[in-house]
Amino acid sequence: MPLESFAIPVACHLIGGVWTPGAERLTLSDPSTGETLTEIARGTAAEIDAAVDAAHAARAGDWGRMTALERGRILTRLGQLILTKTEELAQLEARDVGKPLTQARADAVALARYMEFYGGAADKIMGETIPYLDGYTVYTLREPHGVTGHIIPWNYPMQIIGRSVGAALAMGNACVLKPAEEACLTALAFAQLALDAGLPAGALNVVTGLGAEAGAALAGHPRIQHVSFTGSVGVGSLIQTAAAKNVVPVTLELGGKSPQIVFDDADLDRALPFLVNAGVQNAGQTCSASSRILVQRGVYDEVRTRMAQAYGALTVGPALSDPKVGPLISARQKDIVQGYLAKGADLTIAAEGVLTPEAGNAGHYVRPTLFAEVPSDHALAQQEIFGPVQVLIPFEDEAEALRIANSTEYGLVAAVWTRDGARQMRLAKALHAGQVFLNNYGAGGGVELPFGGVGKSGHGREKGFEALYGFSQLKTVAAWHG
Ligand code: TXE
Repeated sequence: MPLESFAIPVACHLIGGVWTPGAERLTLSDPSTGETLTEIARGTAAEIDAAVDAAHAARAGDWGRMTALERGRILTRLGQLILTKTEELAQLEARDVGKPLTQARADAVALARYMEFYGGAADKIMGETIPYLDGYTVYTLREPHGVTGHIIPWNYPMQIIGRSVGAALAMGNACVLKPAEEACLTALAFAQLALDAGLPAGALNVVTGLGAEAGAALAGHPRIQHVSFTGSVGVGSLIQTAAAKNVVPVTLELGGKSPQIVFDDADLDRALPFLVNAGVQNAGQTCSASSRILVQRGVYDEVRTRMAQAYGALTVGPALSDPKVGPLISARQKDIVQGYLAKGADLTIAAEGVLTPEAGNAGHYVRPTLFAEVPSDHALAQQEIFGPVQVLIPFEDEAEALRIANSTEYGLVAAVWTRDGARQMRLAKALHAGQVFLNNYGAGGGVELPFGGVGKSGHGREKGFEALYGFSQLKTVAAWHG
């Protein structure tokens, strides 16, 4: 039983600090084998209601009364506890998400790092004083929204919980978390560890279940005061609409079509691992995946050849065998990706990864695929595929590179590979993206770096200190004292 090592009963929600059996159940399956992993609770609107009540009670009770220092200490302790459990968490994530063990381990460490970062930041959020009329003192206070809803996807449960729930708790909000129905075990484990670390009952509630049921009930709940969502554009739009009915602010992180732009003068030895890994990490099921590689003509052939060689070493297999690339999350996701591969039938395949013998027929495996000479308006160069698929797009000069890079409706991340400092600065300003990397791509995990998109990639920022501002509101106090 996967959750045994965390002593969590099967098919329960965490509501008000108590593991509460769900009224109904769903089955969770292992993407590497297709076999049933366990059952989870299928949350209802009534259970979401109970979780929201519990969160409000926590805000009115112990949790709401805690100082920032005390909140920070709990999160720091939670980070330390997570570090003692990284192997158990990684095993759970590997089986639930189909994530290769090495990548799952990195996610567990990142979850701890988020707790450490937000634990340390909790008592360092300050307001300001504002010069005003004669006889007045004016200052600002940063206050939590109150009860926040967190609807997260299946691709990076631990990392997304870290950046979203971690920041919300640091500010003093009480949270209701609805993880994805495809993968939610580490969310449950995290919640138990949070209790173990001393988080008061009700400060974090977890209701598992379907998006259209538990998710919709949470997004449209009249007593939720902020909604943070990571997922598809379509559902993001539904969530914003539902929250708007209650005039509730939302943070939306909706994915992308992030380019890396490689100029003739780039340091290719440094660039190569970033070009490939950013496309195939987590089987390409990454919001910030770099699915477009724009290459200047002078180095195009060399980049194509060297990326193709790297693809030849991309082993695809079950998560627990720790391949470079695991299965996709579900049969549905595999259908979506295969649909895109079929749309690429008119294109040239530059390279593919290698299925290992352990990859049986029942897992949701797709061979990583690199397409060459792809027109920038092709569906594969415009739409988010969410699989291990990258396109190589040649360009002649900086103006053309910029036009192509900015030609999709997304704008999450972009990278520029060049030794020309002035060009780096020009492009950093001109690229439509929430994050621009110069001669790297998402190196170091980025807990500290504000993250979020423009355009259809969403709005609002998570990670870093910005997230703390997003999970709080500013009150202005103007005092007349004569
Ligand atoms: O996402 P959904 P899916 C993109 C990616 C992928 C596509 C579909 O392109 O191929 O979305 O993935 C909850 N009200 N991304 O279907 O449906 C759901 O239960 C409230 C990019 O898995 O958006 C889950 O918890 N909630 C992305 C979460 O929303 C609802 C990561 C995400 O599911 C709901 C995942 C509703 N009506 C997919 N419907 C990224 N930005 O990284 C669903 N949910």
